[in-house]
Amino acid sequence: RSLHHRSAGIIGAPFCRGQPRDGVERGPDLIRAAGLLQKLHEQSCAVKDYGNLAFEDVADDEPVGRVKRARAVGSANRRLSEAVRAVKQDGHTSVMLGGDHSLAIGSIHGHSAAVGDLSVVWVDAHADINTPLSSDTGNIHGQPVSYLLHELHAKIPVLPNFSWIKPCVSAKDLVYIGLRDVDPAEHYILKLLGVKVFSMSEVDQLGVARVMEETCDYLSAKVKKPIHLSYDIDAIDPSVTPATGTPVSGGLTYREGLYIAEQVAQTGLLSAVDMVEVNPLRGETDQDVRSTVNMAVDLLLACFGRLREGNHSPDYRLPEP
Ligand code: EXY
Ligand code: MN
Ligand code: MN
Ligand code: MN
Repeated sequence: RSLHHRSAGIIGAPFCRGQPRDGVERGPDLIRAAGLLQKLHEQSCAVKDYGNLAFEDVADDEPVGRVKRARAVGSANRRLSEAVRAVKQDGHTSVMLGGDHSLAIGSIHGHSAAVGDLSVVWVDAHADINTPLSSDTGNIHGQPVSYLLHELHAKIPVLPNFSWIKPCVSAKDLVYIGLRDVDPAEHYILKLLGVKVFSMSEVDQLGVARVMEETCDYLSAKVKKPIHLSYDIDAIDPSVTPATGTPVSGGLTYREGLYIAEQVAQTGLLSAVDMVEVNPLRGETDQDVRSTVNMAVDLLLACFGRLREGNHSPDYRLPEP
């Protein structure tokens, strides 16, 4: 699809209960305030803003074992799943602005409900694949992938407000990029299931260009499935994106981060994207917050075809003298 035939359906998900820090619920409004919609328009992308979802406050959301805020997370994701499904059925590329990364549960579930089998590209410092029982922190933003994988279904206990979730992704259709903070249980799962992982070590070894070449080859080797890009802003180095809840040093540069989004966009298969974990209260200065939010916006523009070499629409003509 050419640049001007894409359309973005934007869903704000101001939700923070998948982790303990306040502020990440402000992500959607901040990313909009930084001009996302106008900038998408300027690059000839049609945009429909579906607004922010309203999430119910759940009383007595006591921990279930170690898992925190399960009822709130389950309920919010159920709503999000319906919203993403509707955006896909309206024919848009879904853009989910988080919020914390527990929202990937609903976003990917709803995407799959609308389009069927999909590939997932998970760009993150973390693998977010703890099971509710393997998690040391109990924070669900460190677990979303575990609920989505067919292969882990038997390892997932039933949690309140989670019974609607049906696993919808196969381990072979998942690629990670940017990992550098992986728990032992997560590392075990990744090896056990043979998940394709490009940690920061592979980014160092191969360079981002080969990482993306191999990612795209891997995902299009058999059937070409729609791609769900789940982009955690903490994949990028904290020198660029400090305003996030769980920063880890040694991350992707601004350029590597953008290149990943550009290459995923160039496959023509990008069908939904999450932009999560922007937390303005975690920045020390206004500049910290601005830099983090601008990265999120620039990544989304790249997802909709913006190239650093420049773009023009196919019907562009030079003005006649
Ligand atoms: N692995 C740790 C946990 O399970 O709590 C840290 C997870 C951080 C998750 C951030 C959102 O990517
Ligand atoms: Mn809060
Ligand atoms: Mn994450
Ligand atoms: Mn992360």
